[in-house]
Amino acid sequence: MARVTNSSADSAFVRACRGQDVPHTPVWFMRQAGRSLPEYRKIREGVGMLESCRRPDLVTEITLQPVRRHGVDAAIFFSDIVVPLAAAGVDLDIVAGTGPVVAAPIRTRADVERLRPLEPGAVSYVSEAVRLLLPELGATPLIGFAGAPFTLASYLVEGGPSRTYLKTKAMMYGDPALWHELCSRLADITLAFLRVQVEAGVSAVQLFDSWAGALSEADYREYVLPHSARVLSSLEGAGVPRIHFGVGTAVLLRAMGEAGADVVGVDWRTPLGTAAGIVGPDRSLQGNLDPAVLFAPWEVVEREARRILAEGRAARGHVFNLGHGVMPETDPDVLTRLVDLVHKESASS
Ligand code: 1CP
Repeated sequence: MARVTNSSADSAFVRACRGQDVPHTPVWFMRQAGRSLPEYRKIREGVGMLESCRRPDLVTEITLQPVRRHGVDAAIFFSDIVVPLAAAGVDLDIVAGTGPVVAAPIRTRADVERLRPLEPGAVSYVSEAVRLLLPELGATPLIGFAGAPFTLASYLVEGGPSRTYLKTKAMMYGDPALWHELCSRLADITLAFLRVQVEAGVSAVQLFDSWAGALSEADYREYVLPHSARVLSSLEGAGVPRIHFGVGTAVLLRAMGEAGADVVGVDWRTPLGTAAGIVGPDRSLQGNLDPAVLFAPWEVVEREARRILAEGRAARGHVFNLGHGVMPETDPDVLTRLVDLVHKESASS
């Protein structure tokens, strides 16, 4: 194996994203900073979710907590996909136990036209938190992120979390011109938010299109891909790997790669060997342990982790992760043990 030096650009995580040799398979967890950690619940006591995202001291501490505790190979910036929408003037809140709730859902042309661009100065707390984090993180890379236009649109049009995306799809199919105008404005906001993070010094970015799996491939290509592709391609020259992730996206993996991803995130439903064949030799994969497996006896966690590491070898590069976020009830000690297992198992093979 090639030797790597001690800087984030040459970290196992960034190298795996680029498909370069690594000393071990890097591992981090979506939602690693959050309610599975007692130290997170303590620091968040009495502080609203949006408020905590706007306080650089809290963002710094919460982002560092899982790095200290688990020894993961990357930190993810503590924020939320709706933070840039709120900063662009959308009246919304993140309600405990529910998620994002939008005061006046976007349904008409007048509503869409009220959606303003994101002024980078409106999220200066993000740049400030990244500046505080970089010296604390040292060689550990920091992942910046944003929501993709479809997933953001689903919250804005529905007014909150949804299982069916009925109103979102009604706009998409019923008034494609209005839909594209909405997604175009959201792509601008997302791109501005990612640029703020890249300029402040993050080592990679992840575009979360968590709910794109609600669409067929044909509809994804027509209504969503052009907007996500504009975001990802605009960052091509930024020098940071771009990860593109969604849930239930078995039929979308090829298109999500083509949107301009260096790494395609895969949920637990598609084996990584299959996913590698779909995305081809020019992209790495991230994933894909079912977050529910962490509630099974350790032997099962071990067996599943080994299977995923073996399947990940079919890909150009592999970043170990869960297939979606850490569940709040997860025992954090199991996550720490899993990091150790992934490191030892992948270094010795
Ligand atoms: O008060 C709280 O603690 C609320 C829980 C919470 C947390 C910890 C929310 C509300 N957001 C977050 C932080 C968050 N959100 C991170 C932190 C960094 C990390 O991963 O450790 C990230 C990356 C997000 C991104 C996010 N927010 C996504 C994409 C990732 C995913 O899970 O698919 C989505 C869909 C959201 C919306 C959202 N925010 C919060 C909730 C509960 C939800 C989902 C609601 C729904 O089911 O639609």
